[in-house]
Amino acid sequence: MSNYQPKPEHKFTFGLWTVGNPGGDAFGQAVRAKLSPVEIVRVLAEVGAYGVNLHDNDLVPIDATPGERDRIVAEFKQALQETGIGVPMATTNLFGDPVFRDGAFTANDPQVRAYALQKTMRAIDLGVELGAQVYVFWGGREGVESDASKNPLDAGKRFRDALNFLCEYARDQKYDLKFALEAKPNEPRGDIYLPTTGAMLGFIATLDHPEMVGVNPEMAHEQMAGLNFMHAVAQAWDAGKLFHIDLNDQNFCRYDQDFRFGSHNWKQSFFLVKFLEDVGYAGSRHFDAHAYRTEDAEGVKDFARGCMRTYLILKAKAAQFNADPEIQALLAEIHADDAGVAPLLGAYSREKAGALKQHAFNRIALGNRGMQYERLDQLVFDLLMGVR
Ligand code: GLT
Ligand code: MN
Ligand code: MN
Repeated sequence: MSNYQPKPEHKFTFGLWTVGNPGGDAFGQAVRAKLSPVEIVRVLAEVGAYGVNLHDNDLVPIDATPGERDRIVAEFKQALQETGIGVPMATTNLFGDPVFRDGAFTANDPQVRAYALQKTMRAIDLGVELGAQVYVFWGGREGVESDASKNPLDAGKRFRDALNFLCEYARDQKYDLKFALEAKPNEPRGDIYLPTTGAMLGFIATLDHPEMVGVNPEMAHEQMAGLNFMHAVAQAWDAGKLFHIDLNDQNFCRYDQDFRFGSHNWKQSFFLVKFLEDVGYAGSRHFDAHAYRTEDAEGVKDFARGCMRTYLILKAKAAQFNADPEIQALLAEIHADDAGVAPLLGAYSREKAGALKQHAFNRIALGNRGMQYERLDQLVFDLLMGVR
């Protein structure tokens, strides 16, 4: 057990909305007492987390007066100072209030779009005041139920205009802040625009300041769409855009379950952790999940401890994979270069193209080769199950 204790260098974070989730759902009321932000910070310190993330209204109610805001923020800062918990990421609630029933930045009503900008600028100020260096945009309501209501090209332009405006705002304020866009295919809207991390990456290239903007891929959101999360993360990493990550779990193609990290897809979770550790991802490991509705306050702590413990166990398993002589020998064989063909691969040259066109391949022999992936995959299973 002591091997898997969370430490600050692991950068484990939770949102106020995650450990503070009182367990209500679309069919039933809350089952746990609502914790204040200060109480949540104390819980996170108790379980060994490094940081807390928040939406503006997780901390400051939407209708708070400026005086109330300042008092709440001061009390929260005091709790942060006492516990050593930091705020690495902040975001805006652009989905809870009825004003956002048709979206925020993409809403058809220009007043709503302007209000969303105002709310986000104020929330950015709050996040920066608390020390956040990453600012997440999850466009939960940026979508439609009926395509009769909105043209996706208009929606895309409005979303782009809003992000361009907010990038300029952050630059104008001299904030040391990066934006991270979080995709989700549906829920709460029937369809949400830019539904996958891959779609977000394509969109970022169309912005005025693409260097300021990356992604915050969420495991469960890609799984809702039936996708391989680690592949999405790898693409984001390759593009230099992995600014943040939301870790959780769920069954494929279901509603947004937001289960404890590692609770369902052990193998996928393993390869994800292995990827993050192998490439040296240095950002927060944010658990955007919540405890089962069956849990009480102690169960919420079990949930939070479980997310971190599972990550650390999988990290140890990844190190074991990388050091396992049989696995590594097999991989060396599988990945071996072929001196005969090496000069024909790589960057284009006219000579190379000519030589390649002439080269005689033994297609039948190549097609008959076994790959040994069955053996390799079983070794992974044995390793994960602890029988290796
Ligand atoms: C909401 C959503 C999450 C987002 C959060 C940030 S809020 O809980 O389900 O995936 O990351 O806005
Ligand atoms: Mn989710
Ligand atoms: Mn998320």
